[in-house]
Amino acid sequence: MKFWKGYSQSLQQHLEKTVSNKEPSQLYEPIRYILSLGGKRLRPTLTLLTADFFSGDYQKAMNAALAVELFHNFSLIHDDIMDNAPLRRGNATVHKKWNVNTGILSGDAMLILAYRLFEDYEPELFQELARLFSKTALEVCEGQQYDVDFETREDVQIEEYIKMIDFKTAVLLGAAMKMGAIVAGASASCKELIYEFGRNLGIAFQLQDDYLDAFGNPESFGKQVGGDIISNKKTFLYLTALQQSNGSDIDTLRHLYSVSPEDPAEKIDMVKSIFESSGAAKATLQEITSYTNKATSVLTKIDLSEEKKDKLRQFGDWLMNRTV
Ligand code: GRG
Repeated sequence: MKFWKGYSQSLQQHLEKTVSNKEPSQLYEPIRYILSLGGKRLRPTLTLLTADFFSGDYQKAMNAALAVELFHNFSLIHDDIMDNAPLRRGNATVHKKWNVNTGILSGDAMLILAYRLFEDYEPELFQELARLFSKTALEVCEGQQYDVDFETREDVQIEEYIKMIDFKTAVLLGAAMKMGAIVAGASASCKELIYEFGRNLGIAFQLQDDYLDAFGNPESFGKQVGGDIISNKKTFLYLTALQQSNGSDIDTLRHLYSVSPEDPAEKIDMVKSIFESSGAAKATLQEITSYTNKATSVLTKIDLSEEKKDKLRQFGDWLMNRTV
């Protein structure tokens, strides 16, 4: 995806400038650290690309793109604290490298820095962007709370799980793209359609994240493989495995998700084996394809050239086949 890389240098330069030379270092060093670990920069690139596709000027969307990336990184720091996760992007998480209080405060500062980036837009754009950002941030919070609630619930339904990942992950991808369209002055219908495209891809993306958490390559995934199994997360894999298993596998799975052994290696292996034998692993891959197709079907209605639509389809395919 050559077109994707075109935005990365400019994005990186602006991102560094946003947080360079700021004091006190105990507050800003963790921010510079998490940003220096890279990541795919999926969300800000989507903002720039969408603005580019609708107006040909992606620089005007730079502040919105930076805001989205700062917000995403803030949520990662806080999520890692809540999960007590040791690794992020193949390196120590902020709260492990420093401590929990540092992670909380640096994360908070990132959220505020993100909001400030909208201040330079003219009033109408500012209002539309800030409104979308606040709505999205609140939904992410709600999604995170559902996720936490599910840890102690035994009756989580697959539809509830999809709603949870829609809020926790997908709405931000949709919003990242819609922000690009807002800055580009796209029509109301294009703004909504690109939001739906991003949101459906976001659901596929989180399902893929869950799949990689269990079946990803520890060398490339960047997070602790099996992390969701260790923390008894009721993912699509788990819920589908319960639905598709026979009596003894259901009992085994429920039991494994009620214990937290000090050495989790055997638990991870047993759970993964039920995920495979029950057909849940395959069903998850099918669900990823289904949401990716749902996203690309939205493109038929959008006012963009076939060449641009094709690039968006390529992006969907790339996302579906990612290993990181
Ligand atoms: C919104 C006020 C407020 C609080 C945040 C902590 C929290 C509440 C929400 C957690 C949201 C979260 C971390 C969702 C997971 C999303 C996800 C799939 C992250 C991984 O994204 P990648 O793969 O990461 O794009 P990279 O490292 O590539 O940037």
